[in-house]
Amino acid sequence: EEELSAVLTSIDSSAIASNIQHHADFTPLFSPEHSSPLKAYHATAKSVFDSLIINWNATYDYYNKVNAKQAYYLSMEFLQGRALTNAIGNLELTGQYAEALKQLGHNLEDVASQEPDPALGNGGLGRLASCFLDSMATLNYPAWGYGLRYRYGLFKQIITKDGQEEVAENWLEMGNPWEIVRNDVSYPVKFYGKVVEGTDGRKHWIGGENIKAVAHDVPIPGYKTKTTNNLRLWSTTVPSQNFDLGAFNAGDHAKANEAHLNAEKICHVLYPGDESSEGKILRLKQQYTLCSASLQDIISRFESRAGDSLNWEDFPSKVAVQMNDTHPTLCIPELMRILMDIKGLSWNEAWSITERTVAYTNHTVLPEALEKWSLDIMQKLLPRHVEIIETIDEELMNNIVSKYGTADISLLKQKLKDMRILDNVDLPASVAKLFVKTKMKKGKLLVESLESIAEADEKTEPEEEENILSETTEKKGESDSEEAPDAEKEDPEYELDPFAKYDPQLPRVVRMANLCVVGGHSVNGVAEIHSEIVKQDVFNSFYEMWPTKFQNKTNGVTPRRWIRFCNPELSAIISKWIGSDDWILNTDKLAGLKKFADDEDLQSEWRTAKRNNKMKVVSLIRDKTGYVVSPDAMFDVQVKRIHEYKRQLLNILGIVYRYKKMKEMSAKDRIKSFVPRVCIFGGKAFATYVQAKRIVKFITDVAATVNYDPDIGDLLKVVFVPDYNVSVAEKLIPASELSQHISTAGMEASGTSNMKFAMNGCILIGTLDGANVEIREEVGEENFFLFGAHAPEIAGLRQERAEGKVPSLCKHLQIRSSSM
Ligand code: DL6
Repeated sequence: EEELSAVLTSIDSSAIASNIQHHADFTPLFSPEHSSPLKAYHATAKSVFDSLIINWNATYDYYNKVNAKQAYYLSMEFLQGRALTNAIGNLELTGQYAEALKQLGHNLEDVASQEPDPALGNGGLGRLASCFLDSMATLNYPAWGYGLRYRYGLFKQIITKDGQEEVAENWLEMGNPWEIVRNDVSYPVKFYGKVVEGTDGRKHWIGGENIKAVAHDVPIPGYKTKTTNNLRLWSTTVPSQNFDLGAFNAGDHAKANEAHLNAEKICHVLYPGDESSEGKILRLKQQYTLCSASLQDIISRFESRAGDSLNWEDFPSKVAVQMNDTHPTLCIPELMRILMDIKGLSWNEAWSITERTVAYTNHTVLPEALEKWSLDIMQKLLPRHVEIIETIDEELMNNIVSKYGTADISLLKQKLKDMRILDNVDLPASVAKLFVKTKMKKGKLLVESLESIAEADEKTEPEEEENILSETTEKKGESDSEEAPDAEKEDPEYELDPFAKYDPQLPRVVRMANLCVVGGHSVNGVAEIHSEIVKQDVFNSFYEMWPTKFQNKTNGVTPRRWIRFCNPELSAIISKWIGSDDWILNTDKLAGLKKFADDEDLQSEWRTAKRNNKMKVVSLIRDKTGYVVSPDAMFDVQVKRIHEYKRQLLNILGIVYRYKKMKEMSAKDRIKSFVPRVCIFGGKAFATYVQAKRIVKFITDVAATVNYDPDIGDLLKVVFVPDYNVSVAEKLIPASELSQHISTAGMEASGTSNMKFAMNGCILIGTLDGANVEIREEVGEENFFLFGAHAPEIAGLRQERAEGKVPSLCKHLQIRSSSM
């Protein structure tokens, strides 16, 4: 291991320069007559990639040799950001590459800026996934990410006079030098079809549409280690025999290409619109493709590493699957299906393995974000999985009944309502029998005789199941009538409580989060307060049932990308004053700076670094918006997805208020009363989220008013930076002096930009929400501007508003206005 690291760091700049030149000459992406920074970027990336692949192979061989337990992080999003500076930084070759490029007539910064920012994520959840990959490689953990290789990612945000417009982000247009296509690693993925029982007693899922998922590997280098893990992204195509040559030759080209298009569109975009049922089906196909291809791959690796000593019981001690939110929930029924239908394990064996293998991270408490899938769609697309989910649901209900009993029937109803996986779906007969209203007949209570419903159910074919209750009830009536012929003429003795029945007015749905909690051995929230809300509110009934399943894992961010590489000047200052750069691997060491906090030399160096970073943002703002802002003004930044709960609206209304106050004053008073400020916003509004898009438009309109007002000048500027992404964040965060984290308390699961801002010497103004709470504890109350109501007060305030009262927020408003 040491040998290999030594080889890499000892590469000198001339060797690197000739390697880059070699790639420029022989990598067939660009024609020889052109020498552009773009061509230099691709050649440089390919040269770095050579080193990464050496380490990737060595790491893979090592994991194979020791048959390590491997963690797999399944996520619909990975917001990787640019790879070049990160990779050479982690390999500790930044200086050599800068020098090599200089020898070739280029500048590292310009070359690095040619890299498109892969938008394979939406926000915090995707960026967290990428930070984990960096940290796991750095800590030498055997851990891979699995995701989808979206052709167009999320979208590119353009700001026009009408607000946000979305256009396709063609990040692969020039090729992606950071991936290897593994044509030999592909798996079939099936949709639709039907389930039949084979003579072997196993269920077989037959027919339907078949596609192929192909692996694309992106090496993930750790910092100061040779460990290079993998992000395996799936693209989708058709098995070759599916090309309809007959139709093509007959001139029906569209038909011949239909299967291709259907397969390939699965990986066209992240979060395709899901208003239409086609959109919903596409999203479900995406989720299933991720789960199915990844699990087939994981299982095949497990089998090949186990060799002759294959024992399925070992699976959970060799494999950990972490589901990043509910998007990969189908892992649970898919693992069950593979283990039972393909590997021949029993239900109990498969369930025990699945439950011990899979774990779930919750990233949101917003009810609308807890995924629910139409059972009808899922039944058509994944018929076998629905059978499995129904059985999991029934077993869960039996557990609930055993725990709570029937003495307090309304409590039992409440628990079933909270925890069931299927919602608005008939209770299976075994449970429904508890919700039959009985009539006294000839002084005899009939409820006991209903046990036979469950017995009959066991003997019934699945397709008959729907009618079992009514049929059994009728039959029961008949048999009763033998004993008591008079009863035949009476009203039916059994009446199902509407609770047990499907309401056709409402959709039948699968609640993915509930399936995650039931099927996984661990459920974590992402900040202390959030994990408490998960336990006490969102999943309280589950917590009561399985208290030990629930835990907290406060989010984190990689200090490599988020200080060391994005803020080299500040990093050098920190290392100089602490006396080492150990803090890059162990952030606790940053506390070593504390004793110098009042040192004027440190303060002056710090201010210089901040100002230099601000100068870069002044250019960025000018390039992207045309606005000219002063580096002497305070940079006050709110960058995150646009959402009502994140309250960009509140921030911009505060700015409007400040602007109006300024306008009421004389020029002299204005200058005396206000600190010059540049208020910077950035973030994407989800394409169909109308209210969020209105907020973007409002911010840009306020900017247009304030920024051109000659009375105001540099005292106040408002900027909306278009197409906020990782690269923009890497510039803005080091330049910020105040940053806004003002979500309504209890709504933001954690936040991670709050950590990045704090690490880069920026003061936070924030609510007691998400990780703000823990950051405030770390930095001290005196270094945090606390804002707004506390989480437990919110429900009361909402109630007051609902009752038409003015919410009693006065004490918080006072804090806010005094800090303006
Ligand atoms: O856990 C990562 C990140 C949190 O820091 C944010 O607070 C939270 O809003 C975000 N959640 C999502 C929502 N996704 N879903 N579903 O991105 O996760």
